[in-house]
Amino acid sequence: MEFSYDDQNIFARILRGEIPNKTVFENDHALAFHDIEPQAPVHVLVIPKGAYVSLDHFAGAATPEEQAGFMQAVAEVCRITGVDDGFRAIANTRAHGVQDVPHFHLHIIGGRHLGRMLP
Ligand code: D5M
Repeated sequence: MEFSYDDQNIFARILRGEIPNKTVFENDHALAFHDIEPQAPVHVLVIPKGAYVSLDHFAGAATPEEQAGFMQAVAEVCRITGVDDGFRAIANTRAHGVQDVPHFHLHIIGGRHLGRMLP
């Protein structure tokens, strides 16, 4: 499918420094910051710095370096937040996935037992 990126979305504005964020980790290809509406004691969003709207866009179009940088950020977030007892990683995608912000982001949620969730 065709992916169309809106560069006025709120995470694009965070990446440009127009809106503050509580950064957990940053590298050349990804930024991780605390979610503004935390659903658990740990709730961090990991986003690529490139203009990707969704997980399937990122997985299909990002370079190996971008993908490696993103996964390094995921690992660092897990290490820094200490979610050794487990966590959930969620990528809400488009309308059926109830995605609000059209810049790919992975929720890392943990710090408590989350219960079953399918879907
Ligand atoms: O959820 C988008 C998530 O982004 C939601 O959990 C709130 C969070 N959010 C929205 N604005 C901000 C800012 N400015 N900082 C941090 N977190 C934010 P989804 O439904 O997956 O698109």
